[in-house]
Amino acid sequence: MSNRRNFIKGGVLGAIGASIFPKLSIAKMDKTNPNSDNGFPMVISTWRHGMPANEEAMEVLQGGGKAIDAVEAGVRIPEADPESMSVGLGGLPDREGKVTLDACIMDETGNCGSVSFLQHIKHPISVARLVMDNTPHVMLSGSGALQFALENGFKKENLLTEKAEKRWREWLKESEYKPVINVENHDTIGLLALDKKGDISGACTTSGLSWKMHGRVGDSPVIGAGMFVDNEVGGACATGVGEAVLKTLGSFLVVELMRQGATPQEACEEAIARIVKNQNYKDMQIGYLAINKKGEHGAYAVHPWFNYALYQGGENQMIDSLSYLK
Ligand code: SD4
Repeated sequence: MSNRRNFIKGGVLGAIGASIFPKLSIAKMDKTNPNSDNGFPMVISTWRHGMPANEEAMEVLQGGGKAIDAVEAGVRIPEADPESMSVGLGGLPDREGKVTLDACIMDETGNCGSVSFLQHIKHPISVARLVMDNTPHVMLSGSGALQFALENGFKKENLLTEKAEKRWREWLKESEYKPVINVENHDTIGLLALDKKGDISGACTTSGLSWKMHGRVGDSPVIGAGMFVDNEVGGACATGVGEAVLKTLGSFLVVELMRQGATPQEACEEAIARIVKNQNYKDMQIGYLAINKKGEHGAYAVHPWFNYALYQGGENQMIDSLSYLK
């Protein structure tokens, strides 16, 4: 065992250190990024709709509930909110006007479930939870996922709100597809929680990139891409252009970097560095959140305007993420 540790220290971590440690001082000095060890329970989630999601999740945790129940309860809030236009009900549709949803969930034992390309069900996260709890599988997709949901009592609904349909009809006039940096394309909720016991779970749910090709599935339902947790180490989730996250298996990468000794902040920065190295990052926003078992967190994005909600030490607050481009 000690040999293995030495190998990790001298080998893998040495190599990682070369690329992540120069950035460390920037993260540590930034006062807007209070990634200090405030302990748990804690909840962290992407974007402003993370605030009410965190509230809901924290209520479960304060009552002594498990992280897995908290993350599911939390993300159900934006899923049900028609004003949240990249998640669940009211999500912007694909180029054919269809709302197709992706979601995944993972608990402290490494169990996980996910659904992709699911239509007509307002709470894909709860279908993902049921895939995890009641099937021998990890992922159900498309009509099979819908069939499974209906068989288990979920209600079939029209998720395309008037407001979303109007936006789609406007888009149809030009039909120009640019998965670029703009606000409506980036509102996936990824949420991570540490419960009173210190166990960790995560959830991620989205209607994906608006105006995507029919059938397109992003990073959000893919365990290890849109979200990943390991109860020995911590957890991570992603938001933004899913293709870039899929190509680098971003959330898994962040957790593995933490396993090798990186702080959550260093791990998020390195995962963004991998994207910046090989992809046309100037046109894409990608943001990562990470937490470790101590309750420390990190956040990093390609562009400056990624923010997140952190509920820790009795306070729920919005924080602007650090970013590669200033
Ligand atoms: C996707 N990652 O489908 C999602 C979109 C997203 O915030 O995160 N929006 O690629």
